[in-house]
Amino acid sequence: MSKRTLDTFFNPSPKKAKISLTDSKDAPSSHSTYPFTVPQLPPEISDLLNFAPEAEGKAIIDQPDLDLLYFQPYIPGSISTPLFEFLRGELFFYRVKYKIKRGPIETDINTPRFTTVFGVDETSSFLPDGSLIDATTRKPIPKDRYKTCKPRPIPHCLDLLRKLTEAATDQRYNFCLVNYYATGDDSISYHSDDERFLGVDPAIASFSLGAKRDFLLKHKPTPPSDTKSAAAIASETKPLKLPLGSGDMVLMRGSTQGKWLHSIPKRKGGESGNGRINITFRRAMVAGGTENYYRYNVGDGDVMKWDAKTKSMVVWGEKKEGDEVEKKEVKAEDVDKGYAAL
Ligand SMILES: O=C(O)CCC(=O)C(=O)O
Repeated sequence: MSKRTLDTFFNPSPKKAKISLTDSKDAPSSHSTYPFTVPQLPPEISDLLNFAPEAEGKAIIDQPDLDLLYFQPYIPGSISTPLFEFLRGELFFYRVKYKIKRGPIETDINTPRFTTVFGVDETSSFLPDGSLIDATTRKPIPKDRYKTCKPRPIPHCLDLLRKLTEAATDQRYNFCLVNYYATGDDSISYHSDDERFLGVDPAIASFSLGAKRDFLLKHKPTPPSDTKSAAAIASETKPLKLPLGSGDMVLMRGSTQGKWLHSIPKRKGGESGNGRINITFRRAMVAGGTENYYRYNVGDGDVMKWDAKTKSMVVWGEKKEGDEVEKKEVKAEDVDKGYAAL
């Protein structure tokens, strides 16, 4: 027996961590925080993603403070529906509820869409085994860095799109937020993604898959103390409607988040009943951003998963061997006030 073999026998290699973010070519992505594993994209989708963007981005900069790059589409037409079906079928989603307090009044908020989120802010990074280290010292993060959440690495199927988007937009992203609008009753109200934890003039890449939905933008009301009067700005700007189709991508950058609001309003009829997925890539700079994103996109409710038989999101994990499958259909009866109230 060679010395090397004996050494290996007496000093076995360190135990493999239980948590693992797989990096082999086709193993599903897994992590201790995932309720179930997420497969990698089938090659017929991933191979064609490398041809994205399908169209050149069109700059929309003809209004004060507005800086958009609109790809119509970004994801090749032949894979936007398979990609939509794949993500709807394989990801886990949440229907987040939370309370907000304004003065003495507490209000219950029911987020009017399904959400999920992956990633961690710039102060930390994931090792291949799924554990978190401090981005500067490369040592395990202090236990109290994330008090209210357990960050999850971006699964391969979304990380591939993140990397391609970084190269195409010349920006860096460490977060991936996913919204699923099951019907025209699901929506996101007017808001801007200009939280301090995103830094100055954040760039956000926003993808659409599935049903066509209108994306509305309007200039924020301008405080009267600003050099230009609110009336002057209002007369110079007009609201914008982009009818986002499957595969489209809008890059919002510069002062867009600081000065404009955007929304996906509720919609009657059209394709909206077929479901729409929105994916945004963003870059959070500090731990507060991580806490915020998990609080409002994962929360503490049930895990929901697409059920191909009933064609609806159902509570995942309620089925036991031999049990009747208990399925709770979630309807979008909620009031559209979540984001606006934040
Ligand atoms: O669904 C969309 O296109 C917009 C999503 C959005 O505004 C957000 O997640 O902040």
